[in-house]
Amino acid sequence: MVVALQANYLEVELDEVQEVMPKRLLCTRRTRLNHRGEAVFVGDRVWVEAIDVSNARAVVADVEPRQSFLKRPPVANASTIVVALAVDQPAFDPDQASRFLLTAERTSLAVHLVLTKTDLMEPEALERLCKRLEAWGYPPLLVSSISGLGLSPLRHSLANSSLSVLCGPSGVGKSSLLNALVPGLDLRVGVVSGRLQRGRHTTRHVELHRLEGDARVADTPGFNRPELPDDPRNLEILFPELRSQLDQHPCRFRDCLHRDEPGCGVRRDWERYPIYRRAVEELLGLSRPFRGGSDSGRR
Ligand SMILES: Nc1nc2c(ncn2[C@@H]2O[C@H](COP(=O)(O)OP(=O)(O)OP(=O)(O)O)[C@@H](O)[C@H]2O)c(=O)[nH]1
Ligand SMILES: [Mg+2]
Ligand SMILES: [Zn+2]
Repeated sequence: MVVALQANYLEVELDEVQEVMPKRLLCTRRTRLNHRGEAVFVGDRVWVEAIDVSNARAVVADVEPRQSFLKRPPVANASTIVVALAVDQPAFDPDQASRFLLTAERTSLAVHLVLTKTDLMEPEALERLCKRLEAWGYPPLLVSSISGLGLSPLRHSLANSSLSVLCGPSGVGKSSLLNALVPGLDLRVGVVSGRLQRGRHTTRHVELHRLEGDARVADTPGFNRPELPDDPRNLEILFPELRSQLDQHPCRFRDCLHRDEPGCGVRRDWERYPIYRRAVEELLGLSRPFRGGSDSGRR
C-alpha cells in the first residue's frame, strides 16, 4: 500500500514481509505507468518489482483498481471519511463546513463529523452547535486534544475502519489529534494566527499512520475552500437533510433543482437550504461563489 508520496517517490508498505525484507520501500514508478497516464495516490494498492533489499528501494509496476477515491485531499481506497471542524480558532463556518462535507459525500462512503477544540467553547454554545449539526445529518463527536475529551471514542471508531481519512480546514487540529491518539507519533503542528485565525498549512502531504491492528488513518493537509461537484443535479444526494426528504417524498419532476419550480414539493425549512440554493446557483453560473473561507492563494 502506498503510504506517502514525495515529489518523485512513493513510500510503499509491504503486506507480507519475509525476514530479509524491509517493511517500507522507497519506490519510483515504471515509465509505462506514466505513459498510460495512471496516477498513483496514497492508499493505492500497488505491485512492486526490482526490489533492492539492502537499500529498501523498488519500482512500482502496476496499480490495483480502487474501491473508492476522495478527490481532495487525494486518497484512494478510504473506508471512512472524518471531517474535522473546529468550534473556534478557526471559527466555525457553515459554508466552509458544507463544502468539506459535500466533497466527502461524493465518495458515497460513511461521513463522520468531529468537532475539535471543544475546550474553547462554553457548554451551552457547544450544545447548540451540536443540535445544529445533528439537524444537518451529522451528529458530531466532540473532541479536544487538550482536555482529552472524546479521544477514546475517536480511537475506537478509527480502529474499526481499515482506512480513515482525517480532513478539514487548516489549523483545526488534525495532526494534534493524531499525536494524542497514537503513542510515539510526533507530527508537526502549527499555530493559528492572523485576524481570521487561519491555520498555517503545516501538514504538507497526505500520509498514512497505523493504529491498533490493521487500521490506518490518513493525516492530510488542511485547505480552506473545497470545490463543489460540477453538476448541480448531483447536489441533492450530497445533503443528508435533502436526501432523506426525497427518499420519503420524491420530487415529482425529473431534473428538478428544487428552487422555485412550481409544484416542487421539497420543503425549504431546513438550515442549509440557502447553502444548497447558493451552491446550485454557483454551479449554474448564476451567481458569484458563495461566501466561505476563500483560499489565501497559497494552494
Ligand atoms: N485549544 C485547543 N487548541 C488546539 C487543539 N488541538 C490543536 N490545537 C492547536 O491548534 C493549532 C493547529 O493544530 P494542528 O494540529 O497543526 O492543525 P492541523 O489541522 O493539522 O492543521 P494543518 O496541518 O495546517 O491542516 C496548534 O497551535 C494546536 O496547538 C485543541 O483541542 N484545543
Ligand atoms: Mg496538520
Ligand atoms: Zn423539486
